[in-house]
Amino acid sequence: MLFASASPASSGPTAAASVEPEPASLNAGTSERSSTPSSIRNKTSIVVNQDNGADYRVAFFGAGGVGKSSIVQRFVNGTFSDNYVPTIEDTYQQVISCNQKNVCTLQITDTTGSHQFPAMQRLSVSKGHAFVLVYSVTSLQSYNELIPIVLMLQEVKGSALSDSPIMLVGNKKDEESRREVEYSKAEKLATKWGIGCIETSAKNNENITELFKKLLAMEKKRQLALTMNDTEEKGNNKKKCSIM
Ligand SMILES: Nc1nc2c(ncn2[C@@H]2O[C@H](COP(=O)(O)OP(=O)(O)OP(=O)(O)O)[C@@H](O)[C@H]2O)c(=O)[nH]1
Ligand SMILES: [Mg+2]
Repeated sequence: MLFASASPASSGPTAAASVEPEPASLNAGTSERSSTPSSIRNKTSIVVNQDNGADYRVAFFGAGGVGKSSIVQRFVNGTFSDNYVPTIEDTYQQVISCNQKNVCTLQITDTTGSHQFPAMQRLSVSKGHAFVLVYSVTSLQSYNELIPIVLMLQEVKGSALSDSPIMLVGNKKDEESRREVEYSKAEKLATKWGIGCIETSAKNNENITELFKKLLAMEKKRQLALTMNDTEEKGNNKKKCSIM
């Protein structure tokens, strides 16, 4: 049992404790809670975001064991493993299309689900252009653990968060019999926060490319796509991200 054993998410000090204790009062039994941020977009603070325009940095966040690394591995390498090796932090790079004629580097940071490295996580937020918030559809706890992460995003990123593409991702959709979080619930929260929402299976390679396509399409400052001819290939679910 992933979340009951090695998952760093279920033990030790929580990110909520280091950021803001308020979301700890989440009522897991109800679909909407007054203690959740009403909008992900409405806080202000000072953020320094170095941006040379050549990189597009996407950071993955979520509790331990939800499948962040598996999604990234599936996208980058087309592989999946049943083994669980907790991440500290890994970075991957892919070349993507930018503004139709140019290319830029999609830099994907796969962060830890452990709460032991808050400084690293805050740095990834500070440097990130876009964010992927992952929970497992088989774990309501992992869904609730996104609340302190969102508060941390708001705190670190401040008003810049309103320009940042963000996707809420329910992974392990292949485990239907163990489902604890309905899609409608996540969709409601995503709508409330003003972010995108999708369910994936890294195991079965479902919606992985779609997730990245949706995220890049949300970027307003640049026209980003996985490949130059991405728009032409829309609807072809079998298409993998190709390195240009
Ligand atoms: N059934 C199923 N299992 C998955 C899926 N994605 C990941 N897993 C499994 O879940 C476990 C944890 O996956 P990871 O990708 O390592 O999780 P993580 O979120 O990166 O965990 P941390 O690095 O500790 O934060 C592994 O045993 C994976 O094989 C999925 O889509 N379906
Ligand atoms: Mg990992």
